[in-house]
Amino acid sequence: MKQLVLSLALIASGVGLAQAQTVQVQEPWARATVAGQKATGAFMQLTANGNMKLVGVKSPVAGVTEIHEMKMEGNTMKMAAIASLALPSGKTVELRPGSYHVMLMDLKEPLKADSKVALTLTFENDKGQKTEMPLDVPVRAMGGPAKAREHNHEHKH
Ligand SMILES: [Cu+2]
Repeated sequence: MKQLVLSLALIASGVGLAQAQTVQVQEPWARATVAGQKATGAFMQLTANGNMKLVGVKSPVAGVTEIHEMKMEGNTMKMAAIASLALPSGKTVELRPGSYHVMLMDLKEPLKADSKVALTLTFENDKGQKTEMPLDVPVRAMGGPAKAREHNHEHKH
């Protein structure tokens, strides 16, 4: 009888964990664009409280939205689309210039500094269940021209 109670408690806590699986989003921002610029990046810190993945991003302002990683190819940093970004339980995964980022391409309108852009993140848990998280992401211009060069994020297709 004691054993039965114990296993029921385990099942109950297991269910509790599954329901509480969420991703915390911190400091989201997107880089403002200049006239004629067709692509930009969005950045944030993601912390999941269970093993999850970021599997998709949508935005009404972009024709194409991808999850990108940066990697060295010889001596050059290149970016490439990845199908998903793993969010190991409890670990903060940083999307930032020069690393993982959300790539907004085929922009339908410029992103103006101090405005907001809508992004919808799609997460998948380890059971394959998907959840969508709508965000209003602040648009920020980067500091001076020197800084803009340092964080150059040109996209060549
Ligand atoms: Cu990119």
